[in-house]
Amino acid sequence: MSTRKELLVEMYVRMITIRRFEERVAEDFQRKLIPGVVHSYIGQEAVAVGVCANLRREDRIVSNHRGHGHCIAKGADLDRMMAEIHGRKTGYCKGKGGSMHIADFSIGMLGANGIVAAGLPIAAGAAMAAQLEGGDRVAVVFFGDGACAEGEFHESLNLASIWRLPLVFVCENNHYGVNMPVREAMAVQHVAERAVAYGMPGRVVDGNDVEGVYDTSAQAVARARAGEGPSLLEFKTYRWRGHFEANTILDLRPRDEIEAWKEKCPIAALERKLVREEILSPKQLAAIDAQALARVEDSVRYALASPLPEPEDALEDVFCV
Ligand SMILES: Cc1ncc(C[n+]2csc(CCOP(=O)(O)OP(=O)(O)O)c2C)c(N)n1
Ligand SMILES: [Mg+2]
Repeated sequence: MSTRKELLVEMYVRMITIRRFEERVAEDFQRKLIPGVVHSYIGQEAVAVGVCANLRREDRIVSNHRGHGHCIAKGADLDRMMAEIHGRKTGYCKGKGGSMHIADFSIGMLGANGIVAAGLPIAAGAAMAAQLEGGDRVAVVFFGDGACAEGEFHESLNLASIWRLPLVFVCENNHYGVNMPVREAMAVQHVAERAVAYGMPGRVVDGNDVEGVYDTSAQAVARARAGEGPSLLEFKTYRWRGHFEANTILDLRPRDEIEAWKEKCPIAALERKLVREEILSPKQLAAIDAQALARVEDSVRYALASPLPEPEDALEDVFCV
């Protein structure tokens, strides 16, 4: 059991690691070192970290297209992640999956997913498996506001509720699905209001306050572990970068809105708290940041020193059932 101070420091380490990792990925994408597309998690770090800090290694999570932060928060290996994103043979999928197909079953990370909302029924299955296994494992699924317009969202909430599955639904409401504002896509103000229709608790929380995210998800995880069923948590947050790392689509969000949200940076907020409460000094924060950056640079060196897959590897690990 860690103290609150230890927990805050640990969450800071994770958040700054995600930030430096994502900055480097964006940079390498611009330098054309990364094939495919990548969706940046910058700005949303507090959600993945605050939620996963409540989880044990054997608990399972399911991620979406914006998944690097979820992987790092659940303890994935940075070398293998960076190698996969760079399309290298040493990556999690031997370089054949890329950014949106990182999974590591050994740490309960069941996979990212390029299909919007497809993770919800998978997570319901994982929660059902946990229920059948006995014990108190839980499952968590991360999805965006855009996913809430899909049938799978509604079907999964309903089934999870009637079967009392040990599942936590985590909606990262970053206010847009690509360029579609949530307020034009949904008849209610908050995604979490929909929890009422499925007979489960719904909570709306500031997704840029990592301690608030931690506390709220602690309650939902405890409820799931106790066999009391699922919860729907909605974390209001914002992505700083365009929908994905390419210049092929326009970012139609107002510039001043983007700048206003940068002022609400979840990492800067945590840094202020750590200094104010004399948990860490600015010098200690800088040292942790430098360490995170060095770790990310190591992962890039590992990726770039790794071979690309051979053309004949394309048919390896391919199967159908
Ligand atoms: C079923 C499906 N429909 C459309 C797309 C194209 N698409 C990819 S991401 C995205 C927006 C998702 O928005 P949201 O769920 O809010 O997640 P965010 O990108 O904001 O994190 C869309 C429409 C897709 N991948 N899958
Ligand atoms: Mg969104």
